[in-house]
Amino acid sequence: TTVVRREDYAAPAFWIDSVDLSFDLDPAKTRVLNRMRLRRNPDVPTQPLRLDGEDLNLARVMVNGGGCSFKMDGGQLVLENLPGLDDGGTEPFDLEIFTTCNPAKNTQLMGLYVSQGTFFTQCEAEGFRRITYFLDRPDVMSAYTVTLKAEKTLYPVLLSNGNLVDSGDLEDGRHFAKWVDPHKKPCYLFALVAGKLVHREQKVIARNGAEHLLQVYVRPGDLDKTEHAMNSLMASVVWDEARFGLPLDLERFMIVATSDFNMGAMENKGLNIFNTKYVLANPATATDTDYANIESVVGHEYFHNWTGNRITCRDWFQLSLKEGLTVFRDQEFSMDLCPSPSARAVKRIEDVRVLRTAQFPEDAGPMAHPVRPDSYAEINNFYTVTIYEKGAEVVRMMQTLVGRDGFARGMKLYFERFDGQAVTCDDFAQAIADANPGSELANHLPQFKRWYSQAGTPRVKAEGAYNAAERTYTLTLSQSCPTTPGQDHKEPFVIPVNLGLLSHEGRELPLQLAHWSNAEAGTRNFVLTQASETLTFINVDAEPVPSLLRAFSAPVVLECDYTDAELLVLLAHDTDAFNRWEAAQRLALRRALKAINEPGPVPTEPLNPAFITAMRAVLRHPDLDAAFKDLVLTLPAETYIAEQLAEVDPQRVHAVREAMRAQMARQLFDDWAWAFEAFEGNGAYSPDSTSAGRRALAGLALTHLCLAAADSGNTVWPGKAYQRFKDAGNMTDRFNALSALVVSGSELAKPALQRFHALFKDEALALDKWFALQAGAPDRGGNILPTVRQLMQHPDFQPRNPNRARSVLTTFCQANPAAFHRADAGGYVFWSERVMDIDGFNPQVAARLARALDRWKKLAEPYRSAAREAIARVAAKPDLSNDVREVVTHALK
Ligand code: HT7
Ligand code: ZN
Repeated sequence: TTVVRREDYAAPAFWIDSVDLSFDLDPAKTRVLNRMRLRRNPDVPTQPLRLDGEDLNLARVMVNGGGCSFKMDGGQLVLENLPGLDDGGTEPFDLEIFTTCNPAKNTQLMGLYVSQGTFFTQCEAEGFRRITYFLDRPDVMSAYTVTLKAEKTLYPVLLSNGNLVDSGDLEDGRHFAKWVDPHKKPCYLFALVAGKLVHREQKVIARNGAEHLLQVYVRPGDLDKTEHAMNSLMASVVWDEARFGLPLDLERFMIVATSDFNMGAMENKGLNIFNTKYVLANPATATDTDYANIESVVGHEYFHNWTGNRITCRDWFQLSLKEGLTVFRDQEFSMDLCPSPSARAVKRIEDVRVLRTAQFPEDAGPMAHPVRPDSYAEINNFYTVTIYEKGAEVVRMMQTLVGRDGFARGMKLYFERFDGQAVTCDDFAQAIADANPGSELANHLPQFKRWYSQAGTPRVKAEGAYNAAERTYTLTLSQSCPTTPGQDHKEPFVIPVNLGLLSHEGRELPLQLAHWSNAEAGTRNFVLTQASETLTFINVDAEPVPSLLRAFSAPVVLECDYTDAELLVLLAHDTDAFNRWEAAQRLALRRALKAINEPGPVPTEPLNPAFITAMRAVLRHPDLDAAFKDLVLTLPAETYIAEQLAEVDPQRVHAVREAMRAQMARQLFDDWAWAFEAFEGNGAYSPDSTSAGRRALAGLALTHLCLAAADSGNTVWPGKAYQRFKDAGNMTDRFNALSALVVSGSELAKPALQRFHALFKDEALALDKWFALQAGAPDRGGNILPTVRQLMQHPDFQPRNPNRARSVLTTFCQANPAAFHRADAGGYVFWSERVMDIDGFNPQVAARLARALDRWKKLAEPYRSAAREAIARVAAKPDLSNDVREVVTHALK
């Protein structure tokens, strides 16, 4: 496999100014006529034109209307006799290429493929080369005209980017549609859709009075599940204009849903293509989480229209330029839609939870890479939580350093400078800094940019000392960063540390550093730039409890030797909701680590009475939001606990967490019962965050009640759960009740699962939940692996459908550690079989599954050796894809 390096970037030898594509759509043999206008790029040395292509049948090549010589070289089409190549000229010329491809056989879902009888495309990152020969790189931006021809009865809807300029009937029952995109774009943003679809539409008027048409296309029968996506799209249009002054730049903006999709969605210009999972929702089939995800993903793809499409990436190493920034924007969008500051904090906690449970392990594992990577073998492997979520944190830190208004100014300058161009992460950071001279970002820009170049999660150690005689409190903050593959030495980062001080009674104290002119209670921002710095606070009357890294102001691990009593103060009183939650997590984590590390059997009561009392206080608190309570009362995930250990025995981690959960179920029994009664709702469904929070807490309560019942042999609560499962007025309550039965191992789980299947046998997304719930259920005596094998034999299991495959396989291998990591190595053998099998038809999905064993080196024996053997077995397969080969090669290094 060849490795692509960032330092090898060279501008393209040719520009493609315009492309006129004509498609004769046929599932088995689609004809593609590609007429381009090119010119040599005078800024690079004269060289042949090398066009990318993959899985294409080439029929004809013509230059300026006549035949021409060409050769093939490693899949590329090479033209050496072109105008300008002999005399260095830059005159434009026409190049016409005629190819055919086979969309029905396209199981990779990259390029042009057929899903349930409808044609779709997916071109990012390098799928356009599977449609026609082209300069398949994001810095070549062209004007597109697209004509689609297909049989009218089978494909009545013909869509592409931009505006529909012509359409009509052809002979033999065929018809055509011609689309012109008014904006130049890189080819990864090209899209077409052709099939039997229905749509919902909505006109919106922009601030300048311009009218736009918004449309959501789905399969017939799904129209009643499009209202929320449309509402989310309208909210996105309004938000981007209000917050960043970025209007919709198209007359028509379309979203189309497909059930066969490798990722979440794709921001093709004016024609977003979505996984059905992030479009379809009604109260009967979708949960609150689905509703919230739809809002974020619809927003995310829409926001790409400016951050990604108007300004795109110079090369794929700059992927976070668009992804980190757009995740930041979708996070801010969802936060701005929150009804209260506490709902905003809940959203922040959820985002941080994703970062810490998924990105921190990536940053500590074999695939660790900087936010702007230096090399890759397969770009598809770099659509990672580091590029997306850590990238978003980097943008968030910029906003913290320049302020919200300063950040908006920076965005404005970014668009003034680079609109219509393909640029780099450096260009973005420079624009934000230049718009904010004198800011902490501008003052430390080269150092700040280490966040782009250095991988690994920094650790910040905080040590406080109180001097009663001098009434001073000194806080020393020291940073370090572990080594990562290829990076043995790290330079200090710029780390914004939002902080406050509380009294032991929980009062927010005034903060005054010797050089700060005034004292103010509340959060102050300190920027750590050195390896170690000491702050001395003056006029401190009593020993304080520091509240550090408020709202998680930097993506770091904060190490601070809090006493339990101090954490209880923070949990009860901190004005920063994030740190209240964090205090509970630290307390729980501390107890979990103690129980895991001590010798002997797992204690039946790993939690101490003070913790239980604190949890009761939160659960019963009159003023806290239900959603916040739900987060505080949810123990840290097994994968997060495992990350804190030097050596992991997944069975012990699981057993300890289960013991903690059982203890919370028993000792808070009356409180859970109270909470369930108080928060279970029966009214009309609304997906708003307040109602969703109440349902989440009621669901958590029900799970604990069923767990306690399972312990004591009581059948009342499982009975109630079954009743609720049957009678629920919405999917959230129904699924939570079903989950409570499954998680607690109730006898009623089986009939409930059967009933659920019967109810939703025709609802693909609900069936995905049904599969996932079983593959992710707590392992009892090793029963989950056989269950998973059985699920794969179920008539509804479709291995080639990514959603269905992930609902069983990713859930088992990545979200159910105790079931997956078996002492008999059965989980790993299963994993290797599945990775190799899926790699044969969809390398992207296989490579993601392959990452389930990233952290094998941390495992205790016998898991470690068995995992290594399984990875080596995959690596030994001769015909692996680049995708899987890169993952397993890194894992074995
Ligand atoms: N920009 C989109 C990336 C994407 C993708 C990448 C590789 C293969 C398939 C894909 N589908 C979508 C998604 C996004 O970040 O908005
Ligand atoms: Zn994106």
